[in-house]
Amino acid sequence: MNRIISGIKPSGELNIGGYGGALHQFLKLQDDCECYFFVPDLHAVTVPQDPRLLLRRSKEIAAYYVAAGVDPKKAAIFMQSQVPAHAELSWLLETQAHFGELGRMTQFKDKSHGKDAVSSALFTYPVLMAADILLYRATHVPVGDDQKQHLELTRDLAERFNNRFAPVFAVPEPVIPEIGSRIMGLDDPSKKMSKSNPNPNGCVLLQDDPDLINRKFAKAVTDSEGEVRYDWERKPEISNLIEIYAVFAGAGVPEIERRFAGVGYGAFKRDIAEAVIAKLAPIQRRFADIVDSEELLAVLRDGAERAAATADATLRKAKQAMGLLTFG
Ligand code: AQP
Repeated sequence: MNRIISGIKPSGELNIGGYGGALHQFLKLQDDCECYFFVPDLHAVTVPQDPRLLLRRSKEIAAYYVAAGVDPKKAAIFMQSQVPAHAELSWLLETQAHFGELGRMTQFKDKSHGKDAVSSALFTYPVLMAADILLYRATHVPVGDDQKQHLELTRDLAERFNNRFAPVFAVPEPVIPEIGSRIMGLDDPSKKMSKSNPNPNGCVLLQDDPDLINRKFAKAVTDSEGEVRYDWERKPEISNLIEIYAVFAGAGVPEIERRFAGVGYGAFKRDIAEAVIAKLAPIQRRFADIVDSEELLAVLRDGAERAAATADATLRKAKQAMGLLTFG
């Protein structure tokens, strides 16, 4: 059985980009794979966070997992900081990571650009991500388009470690969904819809009400051709809208192109908003029930125990392979 690990950073309010690139994929995977879905709170603190807000957002992300339909009986849902093996393996892997390869990571370049005080944790972040994955001996990792480079580093580190010490780690494959792996800003299709840098008009949040969702899609930028056609090169605005509709209405691209042939952009946008609203309504209701509940804490406690059982076993093997003392 394939093993999957993935998570959504609690660095802001969840938007439909994270839904398409991550949550939507989780739901498809949980029935056929052994899944670990975590909240990477240790990743969030690589840039400054308000402690109270961080805790709130971490619980919100976990609540969205459950509200969207991740079944805690099937998948382990947990906070990264509750499983100490993540930080420990990250240190061990840092001994194998090269300064130069970390410096080439485009996300580090983007996030550190123009800033004076950049934490060293932001620089080593991809190594922690490698530890997250390798601890579970994950065979597959669902990631958005933007995380491909980090996954490549994970694969390199796993191979380097296995060759140098012992075959402890599985070398994971990326699962990059055809649809939903890049959902861009509604105001600018060259910029990813992002949590920590949201433009209020360009970003639809999972908690937005129907009226706001309608207004945001009504304002979404388009081109002047009036043709609903999927072509990221020539029609990025419309391709982005098609991608969102495909995720939320569960339709394929050719079908969408057929359905909206000869229909104006106005009607297309109204239908997208409707599909998003319909999908989010039950999620928002369940989210409100669970976010402050004991039930959520119980899910996280149980998930952390299950995750630690797997993670600790791998960590022990890695330590033994490196010549570090372990008992048992
Ligand atoms: N706009 C997006 N389109 C498609 N996939 C996306 N993902 C995030 N945004 C989009 C994918 O969701 C997974 C979890 O991402 P993350 O939240 O842990 O990290 P991120 O990619 O850095 O997301 P943000 O929103 O841009 O956060 P900040 O602003 O804090 O860096 C990943 O697989 C990601 O690809």
